[in-house]
Amino acid sequence: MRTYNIAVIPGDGIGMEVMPEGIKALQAAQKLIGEFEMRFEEFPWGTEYYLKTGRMMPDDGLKILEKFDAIYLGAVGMPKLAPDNVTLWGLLLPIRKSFQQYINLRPIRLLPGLTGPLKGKGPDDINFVCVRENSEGEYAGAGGRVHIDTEHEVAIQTSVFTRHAVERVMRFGFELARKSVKKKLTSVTKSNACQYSMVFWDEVFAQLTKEYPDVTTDKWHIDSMCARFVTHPQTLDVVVASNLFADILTDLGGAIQGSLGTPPSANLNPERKYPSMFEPVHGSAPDIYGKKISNPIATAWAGAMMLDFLGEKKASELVLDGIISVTKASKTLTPDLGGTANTIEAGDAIRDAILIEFSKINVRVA
Ligand code: GGG
Repeated sequence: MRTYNIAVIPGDGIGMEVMPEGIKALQAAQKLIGEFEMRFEEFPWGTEYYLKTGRMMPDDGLKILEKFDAIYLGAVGMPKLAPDNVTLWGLLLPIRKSFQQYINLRPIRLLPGLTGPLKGKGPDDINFVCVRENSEGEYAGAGGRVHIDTEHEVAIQTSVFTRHAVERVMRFGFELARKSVKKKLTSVTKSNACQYSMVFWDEVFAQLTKEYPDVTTDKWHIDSMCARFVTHPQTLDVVVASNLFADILTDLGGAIQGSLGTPPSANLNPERKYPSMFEPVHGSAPDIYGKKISNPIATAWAGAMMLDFLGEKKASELVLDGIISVTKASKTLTPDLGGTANTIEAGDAIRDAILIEFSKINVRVA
């Protein structure tokens, strides 16, 4: 029996509501496949923990997490209780940086059965993946403030782009594109305005393009890219972008796929030296937290990405098939997708659909 130790951090807000539903889906797949066991250990880290201890996680939090095979995260941030920059830099970003999770993979896919806001664009048009640089760029954490609270106050946030990090994220994108049907990689830039960082980004992209003659490439400024997400999503296959650009683009991605309640996110350490982390793209959504209407699809789908990365392909496909069968049936959707189901009902529906999908596979095999 293959065993995986999974650290679970539900975190804040709706993270605490959707996480049990994600685990429910994974446990259903585990039970049905029967060849592996996931051992979940939950950590109550987040804003409540911060209010009690002054830290988002204990001093040795990273040491504790290092021993796990993967981290399953809900959401971070409760701006009414603690500043968002404190909570993000206290939990999410230190994990990504310390564990060298330098790839943030974010599929953007309108699931069958869902109607997105783009007229005339269906599931065949909105189906691509965003590769986000996850270690530096605009989120490098370099900068400072001086002359605070005076009329001479200065705030500097420095973007950091190193050849090593830019090259590795672009190579990851090229390799992914090489394996895809369209074999296309799109780079997101802003080299007209950012004459150092983004000109450098473009140069590295042009250099690598020569090594991948089988991959078609193009590049767009971030502003044009935002428009193209809406007007030409069908032309996209693999999109590579810096930390901030891709963070913004993938929320737009969530919108065109029907709801930010659906897209998942995988923070990968491709070398597997450290655990990778899987989370929904969405945050803690304090506006709906407590109403029990949060959508568990993104978290269940992030769980499917975790299974895939752990090598449990069959189980991963089963979870995604379960999710798709729920979206196709359109009966047990949460209000963000136009339904009336609550979080637990939607989670139960995914679990039950996994069961039905599994029996279909077994009928096909028999
Ligand atoms: N699901 C994790 C979460 O809380 N995401 C919200 C957020 O602001 N994330 C910032 C980021 O992905 O860099």
